Amino acid sequence: MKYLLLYTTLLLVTCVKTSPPTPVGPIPTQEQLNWQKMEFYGFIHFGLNTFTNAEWGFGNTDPQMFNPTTIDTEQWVLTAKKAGMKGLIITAKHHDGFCLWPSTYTDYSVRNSPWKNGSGDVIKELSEACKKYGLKMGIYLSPWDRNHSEYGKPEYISYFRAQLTELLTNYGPLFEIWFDGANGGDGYYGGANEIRYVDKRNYYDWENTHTIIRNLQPDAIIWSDSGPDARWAGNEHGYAYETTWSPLVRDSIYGGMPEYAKKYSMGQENGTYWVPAEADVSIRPGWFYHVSEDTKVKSLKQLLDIYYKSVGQNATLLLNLPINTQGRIHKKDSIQLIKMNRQLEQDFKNNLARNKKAVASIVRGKSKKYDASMVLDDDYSTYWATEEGSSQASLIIDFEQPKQFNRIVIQEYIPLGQRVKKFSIAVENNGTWHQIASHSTIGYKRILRFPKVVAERVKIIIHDAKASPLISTVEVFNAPVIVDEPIIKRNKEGIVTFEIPEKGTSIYYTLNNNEPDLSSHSYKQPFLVSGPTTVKAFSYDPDTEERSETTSRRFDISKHKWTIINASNENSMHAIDDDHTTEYRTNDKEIILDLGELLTIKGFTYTPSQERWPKGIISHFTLFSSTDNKSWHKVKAGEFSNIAANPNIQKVNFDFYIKSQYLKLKIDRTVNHSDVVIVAELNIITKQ
Ligand code: FUL
Repeated sequence: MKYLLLYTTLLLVTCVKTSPPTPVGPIPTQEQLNWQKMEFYGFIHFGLNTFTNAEWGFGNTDPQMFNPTTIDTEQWVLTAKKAGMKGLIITAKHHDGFCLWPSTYTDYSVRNSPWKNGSGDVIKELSEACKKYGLKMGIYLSPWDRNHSEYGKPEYISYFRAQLTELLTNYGPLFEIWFDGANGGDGYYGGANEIRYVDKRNYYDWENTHTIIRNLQPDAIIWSDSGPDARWAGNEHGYAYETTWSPLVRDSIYGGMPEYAKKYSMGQENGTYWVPAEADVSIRPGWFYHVSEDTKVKSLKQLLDIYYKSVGQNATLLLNLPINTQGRIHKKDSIQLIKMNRQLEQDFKNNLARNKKAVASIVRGKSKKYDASMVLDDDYSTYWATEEGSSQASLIIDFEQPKQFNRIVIQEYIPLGQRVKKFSIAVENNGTWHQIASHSTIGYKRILRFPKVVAERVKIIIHDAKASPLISTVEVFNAPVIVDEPIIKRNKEGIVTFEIPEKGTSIYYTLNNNEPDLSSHSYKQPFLVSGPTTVKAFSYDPDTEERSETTSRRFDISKHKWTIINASNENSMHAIDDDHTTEYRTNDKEIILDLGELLTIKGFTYTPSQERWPKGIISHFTLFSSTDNKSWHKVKAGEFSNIAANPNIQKVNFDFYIKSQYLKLKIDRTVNHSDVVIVAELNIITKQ
């Protein structure tokens, strides 16, 4: 009898065992899940461009130019590891067609370079270093090939696939294959020197290329604007968006489509395939190495912002490290990476929610398995679930005593789909609750940053979700506050001001190129900088004795005498006010600048619109000079390569000095052939 009772009870317990929640919408494959958990990995840009100081090669550079003196792929891998990266993706072939491995299908490779007398293989060296130190490797193979004579014809697709097969076969396991959306345009094309546009949707016959990858590297993630496995976040600043869905309407998209960034890159709530976002950015303005950017390595603050806006907004982070002409990552870049990693370790050092009590408003089947405490157990595979159909719920974590904090990490259990559409955070102190944050999506990981609060309890409130929310993790941290560097500004009259990041901080600066310290000028009031000068400055908090990193800005001659003489409206001043946040929009295809005096000039810069979805970007130009605004001489014609995806300041150096008072910028082509032209800033580089 006793046993019968026990048996019946056991049976009952088993019967009422709560069933797992049903998946919602598209869900990740195991490979996508493993990839997402990598969170942070690196990009390596290296090739002929490194030696020609270019971002995009035309395809006609002699392979003899490729000659790294002390290439050290172990240094790349060890640097990446110290930065906390889990993998490295290398530009095996960039748009210029030059191959970093001795492909049997072309002469345009390391085989015909002086490096190791043509017997070297960069991809092999990297794969060996990755294997030795336990880092994953991925491949960037540019679909666009400005060298290949058959680019644009069906024959090129066979060539492309043969190269891909070599890479997939000879270098061990690859975690990601990267297909850039930039393709088609002018190029060398085996000597044809012409423009070749391709039908990006159909030309590459991607489906059959993907099959090759699935067969040879079934674990690899295939990346492009349209996936199929992971997608571009839509900008080269390294951030995902406030609302970032991993589901994507993949079938409506093809790689390189012009409207992708604005229209699709955030993913869609009702997306039909799981295609999570990857945010890419370079540690410097350009992707390839340029000596002139040694002073432009991103600051700690910028790198942290990037991390929080990518990994912290449901994307992975792909951070680029350019390799220099020696074949190494520059010391300045390594230092910044180590600082970034150390700071992130500090930020997430002590989870204040660990071992605390969590209580939820609803628990699925009142089951222990789906209880609120599952968000605190350091195990991603366990999660708090609400009842099926309940898209609103809340969960309270009780610290039992006041705690100070400024970061909250929340993770959804994505193997059953991304669900949360809207959530907020409230904190309680002395019995009163108040809201401190309100956001939309969570996804795999959402990290909230907010000013420090002191509270005894914190509440996560889900206001809306596609289906019952499944929350895997909630962590709470008190990250050390770092002092932000000042922002250096100059107006058209040449007056320099510093924007002070926080009240109570002081600013110290130099104008003689020396590193500033506490004995340098202390900033009291705006001052004049009329000639070429580098301003270097840092902020200092006298209370904590903490200081920011040093920031610097290079100014050339001040623009107080400058005018645009063929201005089409009064906003023309915005092109020459030393402020790239203001813009001059025009339909003119020429901009004529009067510098007000005769100057010796060795180059110029153009800053395109810095808006989130910039328009009117100049891609091809011709520059003319004149001393009298009557007779003009052509100085240089060229292309601002990669400006569509990376709308940074563009620097053009002349091959000789010119003496000129007037400059005429002729706009030969704009991105997407837009009629409007936008100039955020024009500048000159004078002889010093
Ligand atoms: C872009 C390319 O055109 C750039 O040169 C760079 O490789 C970047 C990662 O992708 O679209």
